[in-house]
Amino acid sequence: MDPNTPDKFPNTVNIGVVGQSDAGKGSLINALRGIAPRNPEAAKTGVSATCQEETKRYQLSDSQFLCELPAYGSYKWPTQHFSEQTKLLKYDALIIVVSVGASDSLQITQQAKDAGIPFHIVRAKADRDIEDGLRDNGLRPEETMQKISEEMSTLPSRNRLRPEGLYHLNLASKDQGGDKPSLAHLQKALLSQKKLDKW
Ligand SMILES: Nc1nc2c(ncn2[C@@H]2O[C@H](COP(=O)(O)OP(=O)(O)O)[C@@H](O)[C@H]2O)c(=O)[nH]1
Ligand SMILES: [Mg+2]
Repeated sequence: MDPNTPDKFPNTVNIGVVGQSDAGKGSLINALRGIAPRNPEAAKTGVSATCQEETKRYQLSDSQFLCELPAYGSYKWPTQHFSEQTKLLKYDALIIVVSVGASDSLQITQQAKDAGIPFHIVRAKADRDIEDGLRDNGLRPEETMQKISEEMSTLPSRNRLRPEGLYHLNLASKDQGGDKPSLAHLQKALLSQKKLDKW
C-alpha cells in the first residue's frame, strides 16, 4: 500500500500525476512548478527515478499539491490493483501522462470519469515526436503535431471521455519554447482546482 495516499492529506487539494514509467511525470511537475530538474527541490527525473516506490508530494500553491504516483504497470504496482493501492479515486484532479498514444491509460481515464474526477491528458516529448516524424516519414513539425493531436483526441472522444484539456508538450527545453502558452494554460486550470466536495 502506498503510504502517501490522498486521504491522509484531507486539508489540501491533491492533484495526482499518473502514467507509466518514463512518461514524463516528474518532468511535468518540475515544469509546472518552474523548477529546474537538478534543483534539490525538483522531482527526480530520468533513468534513476523511473521506478518510484511511493507517491511523492510537491507543493504547487498554499493549499495545492502535485502528487507523483508510482508508475502503474510495474512489478510492484500492477495496473489491476493500482487504483486501490494508491487511492486514485480520492484525488481532486488527475493529470494522466500518456506515452504511447492514449490507449495505455484508457482504464485509468475511464475510472476518473466514472468517479467524477476532472482529468487532464498530457503527452510529453513533443520534441522527440517531431524528430521521429521527420526521420520516419519525412513529416514537417506541424504535420507531426497535427497527426498526434488527432490521435490524442480520437481515443477520448470515441470513449466519451471528456478531458479538461489535452496537451502535447516539450518538457525538455529549458524555457519550454513554443509550449509555454500551453503549459501556462494547464497551470492556470490547476491553480483554480478546488477540493472536490463529494467526500
Ligand atoms: N526530449 C524530451 N525528453 C523528455 C521530455 N519529458 C521528459 N523527458 C525525459 O524522459 C525521461 C523520463 O522523464 P521523467 O520525468 O523522469 O518520467 P517519469 O518516469 O514518468 O517520472 C527523462 O530522462 C526526461 O528528461 C520531453 O518533453 N522531451
Ligand atoms: Mg518519475
